Amino acid sequence: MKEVKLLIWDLDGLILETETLVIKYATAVLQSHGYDLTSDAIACSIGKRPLDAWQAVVDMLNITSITAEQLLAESEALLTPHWHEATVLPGVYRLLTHFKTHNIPQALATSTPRATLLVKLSNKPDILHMFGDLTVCGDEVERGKPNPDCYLHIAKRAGVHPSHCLVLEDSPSGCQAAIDAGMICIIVPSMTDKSCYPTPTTNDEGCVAAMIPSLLDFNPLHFPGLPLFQDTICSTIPLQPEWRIKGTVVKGFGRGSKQLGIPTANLDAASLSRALAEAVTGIYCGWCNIRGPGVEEHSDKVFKMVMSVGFNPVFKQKQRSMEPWILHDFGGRDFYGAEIRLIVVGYLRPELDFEGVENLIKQIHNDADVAREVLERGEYGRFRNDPFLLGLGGGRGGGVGVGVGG
Ligand code: ADP
Ligand code: RBF
Ligand code: MG
Repeated sequence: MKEVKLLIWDLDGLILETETLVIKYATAVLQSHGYDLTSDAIACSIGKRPLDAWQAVVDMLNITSITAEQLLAESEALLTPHWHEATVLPGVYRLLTHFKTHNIPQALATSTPRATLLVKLSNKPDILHMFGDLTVCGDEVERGKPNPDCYLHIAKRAGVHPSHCLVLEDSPSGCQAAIDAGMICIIVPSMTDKSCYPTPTTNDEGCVAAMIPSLLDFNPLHFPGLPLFQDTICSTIPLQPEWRIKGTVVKGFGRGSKQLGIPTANLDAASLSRALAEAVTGIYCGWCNIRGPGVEEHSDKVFKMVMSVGFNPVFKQKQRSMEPWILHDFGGRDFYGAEIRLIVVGYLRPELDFEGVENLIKQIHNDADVAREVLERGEYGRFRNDPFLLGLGGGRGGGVGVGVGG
């Protein structure tokens, strides 16, 4: 594979979590005209320039009563006051600062028009700063994604041949643009349905397109010219900042103990939705305290835990769950209703689908071994004594404070 000389970032859905905002307001606009925003319509529009995206929706839904231009005007009016609310996705700052520190040139190639870009990043000037003058917007090229224009434009400006460019993209149309530009494309899907993306492939020269679950899973090791991360602790990634979560233990799907021999204390829906707003699905480790009915004698103790966040693909759950396995033997007791406090400090791996539960069980035990070991190390260990865990303050407002991981 060729040496990577330029990293090119997409913006929406890759750096910024704008998808939730866009879907919310696009849904409202369409509903006011009697239409529903379908997942097909989302898949064919994300990543494109705003007007192209609305035109794709109009075509997909056979909308005749209103034009794409009008829909765009209505949605922009709703979105503009909210753009700054978009959060930075997990792993973004870690990657940006890592490559900045090692003087790897980084560029931004977005479908967003220049004026909107400035609004979106108005309260996050540190991001724009990373790219210097290597930014190109949707209104500065002839054709938008899925055409390769913006990627070719920025490579030319940087004086780097496309084959030495590595693109980070989340949308089907953006991935197509990068591949057609002759670049290596790392797909970090923002769509749950992966069938709408170009198929990951390799050619004689190496990888053309590869898919990773989140930016936390990007490993420079696979790309000549990119420096390795130095922040990992035994291949786990410290979350910066750590997540502090307080919740209640509720009934889950009743599978953990019975089917796997691994009980997991599922968190209640309200804590879960607050904590999951920014969390990447995956397997994490950290520290835990529980108090309440059934576990009164443990209220002043801190346990190690290893936690699954996500859809448990082996069981094809429709909803996300957050389930720590507390690494302590409670003698088969249940403690539903107990209060649980977590400080989540490290990311271990993405959640995976396994052939058969035996392999899942083996992997979870391996995760537990990793957690037991790494929690003694580096930065992780000091959180064991954090006052938040014992309810002595030190948390953020006694509720949930979830930072953006990595
Ligand atoms: P559910 O699907 O309802 O979560 P599980 O089979 O996963 O059921 O069992 C989880 C319950 O077992 C927890 O809610 C808790 O009350 C209890 N439990 C006992 N030991 C542990 C442990 N070490 N870690 C987590 N939960 C445990
Ligand atoms: N479920 C999966 O489908 N894939 C996984 O990779 C996975 N990893 C897990 C790792 C840990 C440490 C724990 C505690 C659970 C994991 N699970 C995974 C979740 C498991 O399916 C779930 O706890 C049970 O189904 C009970 O709800
Ligand atoms: Mg459980």
